[in-house]
Amino acid sequence: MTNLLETVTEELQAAQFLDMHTHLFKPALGTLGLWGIDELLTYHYLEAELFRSSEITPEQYWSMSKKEQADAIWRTLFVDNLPVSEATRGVVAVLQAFGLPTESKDLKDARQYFSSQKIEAHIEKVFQLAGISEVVMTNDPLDPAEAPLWEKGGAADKSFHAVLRLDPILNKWTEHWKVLEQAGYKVEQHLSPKGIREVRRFLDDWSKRMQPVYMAVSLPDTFQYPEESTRAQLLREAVLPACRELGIPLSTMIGVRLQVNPAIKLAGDAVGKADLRALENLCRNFPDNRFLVSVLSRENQHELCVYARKFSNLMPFGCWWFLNNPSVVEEMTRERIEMLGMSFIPQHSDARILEQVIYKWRNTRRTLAPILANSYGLLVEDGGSVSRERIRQDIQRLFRGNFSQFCGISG
Ligand code: FIX
Ligand code: ZN
Repeated sequence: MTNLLETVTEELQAAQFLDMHTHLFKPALGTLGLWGIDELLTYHYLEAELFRSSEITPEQYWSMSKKEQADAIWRTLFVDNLPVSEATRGVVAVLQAFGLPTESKDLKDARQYFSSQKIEAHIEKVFQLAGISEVVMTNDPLDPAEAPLWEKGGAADKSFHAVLRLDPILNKWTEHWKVLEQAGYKVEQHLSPKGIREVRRFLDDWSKRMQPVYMAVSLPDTFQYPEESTRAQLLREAVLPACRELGIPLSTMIGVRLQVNPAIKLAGDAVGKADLRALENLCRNFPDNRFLVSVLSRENQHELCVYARKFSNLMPFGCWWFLNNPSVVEEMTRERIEMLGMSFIPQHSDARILEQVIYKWRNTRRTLAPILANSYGLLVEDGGSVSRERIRQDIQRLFRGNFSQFCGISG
């Protein structure tokens, strides 16, 4: 094969990816789904960057309307400064994808364009531009805005898979057990065997309602397992047994330090190096459970690769959050190929606003093409051979097959 990079680039472009972790919502869940220029600009990644490049204080910013916030971010990060950061460049790429001006002084044209879109058709166009066929949502059964929509029986949507997100239950039981009690589950703060059975009943009821492809939780950098805690008890006695029975994985996203700066809200979370022996203990103690795992700290990536070589019930996924920058994605992906071959999930978008999938997947294709081509080049140098068909198979496996198979879904 003459030009490996060209072939890999073409095959990446032609492939329809499955985006296995997002914060997007299907149209049936109404206004939960965020889209359009004002949402794109008030993304917490950009809010963090605004406070570094302007005199605006968080208090002043939160007292503004969404439109005023978006105007302030556009002026500061796109007019007064060149949008070179990964997150600002992303907005420029989205505007370019829709043929909208990328250097206007104001947002009039962009607002006009997005406000004239019908959501269903817009979703289709965005997915086509992003080269994805479907996404996996993040659904919180304790979210007061979301739960009633599911209880009303939101229509299934083949482009939007559900996930049962369990952060409030696992990480903040003391604050949230009452929500289950008010919903008719006989639980108390102290978890008795009866309480555990009721939590199981809660998980089963919501699994019937949502048909989740996996259950998920983000865990702090201080996460330990085993430990004397309600979280460990809920994992051991309720969540992991439920996942086994339903035949779905648990996704653990480890290493977040929540709200180190609460003044900037969602932008106020940070990262910490985690003790991955907790993960080692989970994979060893629960061999019949499957674990989708993403770790937030750059320093934990090597260990994660090593653990994935030890435990086939562990599937590393994505370059999560602060790692989703081409320089780090390159480093992580090269090491994963060197240690795991094609047996991992390279990326997820973590999109919070619909149109973000366009630039996040463009960046992923752009970053991965030379990495994959280099791996194939080394194989050829060492006497092996590569065909377009084999490259296509690998790309299908990386961006669809590994996930679908690990979750036991067709796809
Ligand atoms: O826990 C998560 O799913 C994180 O991805 C989010 O909470 C985070 O705010 C985010 O948007 C990262 O990209
Ligand atoms: Zn996320």
